[in-house]
Amino acid sequence: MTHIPRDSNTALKPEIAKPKLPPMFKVLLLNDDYTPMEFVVETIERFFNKSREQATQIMLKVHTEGKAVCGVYSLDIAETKMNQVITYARKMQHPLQCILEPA
Ligand code: TYC
Repeated sequence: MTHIPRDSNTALKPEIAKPKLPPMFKVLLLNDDYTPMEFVVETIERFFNKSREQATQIMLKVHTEGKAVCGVYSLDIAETKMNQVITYARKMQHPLQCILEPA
């Protein structure tokens, strides 16, 4: 009978439990020269559940700085928000652009 030595380094070590948080994504609007400010404010209110005051601040940040964060979500929700914004803007014939960035 052949003896197979045990190698303690190849034994499975119990994993230290790490709480797994989902990767998060920022949803940003980009500035352009054509989309009306009022439309951008209404879009932020509608899809990102912001007050008129919050939406106006975000719109002005996009207008002056080129982009701003509207919200941070898990990937599937962030993608849904981005697609809702782009679909709505195109339907209304505005070139508004919406992108995701890792948070
Ligand atoms: N720059 C646009 C204008 O002057 C307004 C605007 C703001 C457009 C934010 C897009 O994401 C945007 N009418």
